[in-house]
Amino acid sequence: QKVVVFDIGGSNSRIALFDGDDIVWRDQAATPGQQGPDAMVARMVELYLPTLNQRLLNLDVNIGVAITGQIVDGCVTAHNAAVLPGWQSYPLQKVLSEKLQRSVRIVNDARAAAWGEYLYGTGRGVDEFLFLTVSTGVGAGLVLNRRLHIARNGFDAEIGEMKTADGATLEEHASGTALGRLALEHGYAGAKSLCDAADLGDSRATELVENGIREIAKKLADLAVMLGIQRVAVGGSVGLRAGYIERLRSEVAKYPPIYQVELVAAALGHDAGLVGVAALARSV
Ligand code: BMX
Repeated sequence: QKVVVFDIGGSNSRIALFDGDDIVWRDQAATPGQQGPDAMVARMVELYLPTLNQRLLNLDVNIGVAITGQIVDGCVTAHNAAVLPGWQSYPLQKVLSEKLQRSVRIVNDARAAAWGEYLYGTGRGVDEFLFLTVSTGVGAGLVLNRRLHIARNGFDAEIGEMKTADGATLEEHASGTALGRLALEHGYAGAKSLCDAADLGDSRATELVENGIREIAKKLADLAVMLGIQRVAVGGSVGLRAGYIERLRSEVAKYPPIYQVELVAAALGHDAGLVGVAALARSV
């Protein structure tokens, strides 16, 4: 069965055509997030519809969209409005299914990636599994009792919104966006230079990066004893950087054993979301 899927993150978007488990065509671009939902949909349709129609002729394929934000009944809200301004209960499922004349399944990007990793990657055989993405934002997806946990109100694994002791959120300490802000405040060119400096042993950069990682470790410790999570797969452009998991692992190791989760790099890398939403879209 063929499905066409999009994975729209805070910074990058991917599209793929799946034939069964195989990706037979793919493309990617920067997420055109700043112009609002109508402009993004117009761009999705204009960029990809001709290619898809050529390849799929009149095949009745389902469409899947994994997207950053809160999903309720096919509508998307960006609680982090800086990433996707203008997305307030935007009826993406309805708009796309009308434009594309096909069944459309919409799911949060981190939840999709969790499902992809659970089915085909590092979550295989793990009953309670968490996927964590550290990227533009900080997101997660939960598999509990071997099922993808999706709350009706869309707030099932929004780990980035969890509170830290100073009254801020995890995302405000640890996301790529936060690292970018901290970088500028402390005289580094941006998030990447800050992380590069930390990797080279710069002590101020290390402290800034590790502060966020410490906050993440604390949340993972709480979730371990709250939900019985056995393994956590880490993805996202920051989370997949060389050395990131090792830093997180050494923070997790500071907790007593009952709080410790096994940490692994997402085996599907940046494709976890595409793979997960493809599996969900097949069964719309
Ligand atoms: C934010 C939030 C989550 C998302 C996470 C990671 C928005 C727009 N997004 O916490 O829903 O899963 O970021 O997504 O509020 P990223 O790809 O944007 O980093």
